[in-house]
Amino acid sequence: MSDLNHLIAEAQTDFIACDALPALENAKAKYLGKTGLLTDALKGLGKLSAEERPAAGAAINVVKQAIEQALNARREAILDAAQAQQLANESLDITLPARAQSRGGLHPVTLTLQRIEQLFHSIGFDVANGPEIETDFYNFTALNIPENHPARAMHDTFYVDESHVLRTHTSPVQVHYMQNQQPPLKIIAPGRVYRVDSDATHSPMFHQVEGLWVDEDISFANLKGVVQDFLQKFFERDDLTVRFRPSFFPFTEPSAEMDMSWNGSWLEIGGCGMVHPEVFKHVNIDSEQYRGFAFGLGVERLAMLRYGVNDLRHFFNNDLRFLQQFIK
Ligand code: 2NL
Repeated sequence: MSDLNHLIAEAQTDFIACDALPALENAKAKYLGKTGLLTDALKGLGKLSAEERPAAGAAINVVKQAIEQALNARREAILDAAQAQQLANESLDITLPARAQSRGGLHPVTLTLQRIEQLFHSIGFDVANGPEIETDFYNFTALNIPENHPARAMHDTFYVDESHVLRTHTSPVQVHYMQNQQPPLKIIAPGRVYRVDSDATHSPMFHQVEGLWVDEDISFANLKGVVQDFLQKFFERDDLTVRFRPSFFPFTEPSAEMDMSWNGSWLEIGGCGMVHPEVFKHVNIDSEQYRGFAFGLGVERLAMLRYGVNDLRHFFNNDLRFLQQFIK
């Protein structure tokens, strides 16, 4: 029996040496398995006399229980250690600062459009909008752009199908408006326009704002006043002046190109003119009773000058280092 008692200490030593469950199961087999030391001892009981057997059996059982207890204790310790390790691995440091929430902002072209709309609204212009896909009639014919005009050619216009185009200017918005409203009319039409053109200074999509004022006694002088007043407010420069150079557009007569004074020189800023009688005819406005002025300005151009942006392509690259400069 003393042979068996020393097995308790031996088993404990073996078990303590195990730090994972598979190793512990191996160590268990050495004592409690089918061919384990204690199992052998139990088998040996058969060789004892009937008198010796009960005491020997009881003694083996005491040892067996002690070893099982040691085994269970070690198993618990291994599982506890594994759990403690897992908890340590998964622990969160809730004192770390939260991920920064960055604030979004509006695109500089959107900011410019908003500024343009607000300024024109303050001098009595309504803001009109319309579709970016237009029929040939609204984009060209109603504007007195003849069938064979170069602006209709494939290299300038994106055709959607035979009779539909991506609008090349926002004039069709004004054509719809003149068809549906009676003069006096005083509107701007801001929005996206499309032309087959892409290089350092041209984007296939850009923004335009056109203005239209139709009434019984509208003159070129009114046009000059409105444009100059707008540009002075837009650029916050009271000394800014506008100059007109004779030009040609099919939809205005007379027509002019507009320059504004800018740091001692003249910068071309858009085109304008008095609405052509042919345009009024297409929308059933009596050109004997009414006249109107119209103008067109490039929005990206205004934005570049206002913000000091030197390359048009910055507006379309969506580089956050550029865009974040406009977050207020
Ligand atoms: C430019 C030139 C211009 C117009 C646009 C217009 C619209 C109607 C009737 C007559 Cl419905 N004219 N718009 C007139 C003259 C010039 O734009 O250089 N834009 C950036």
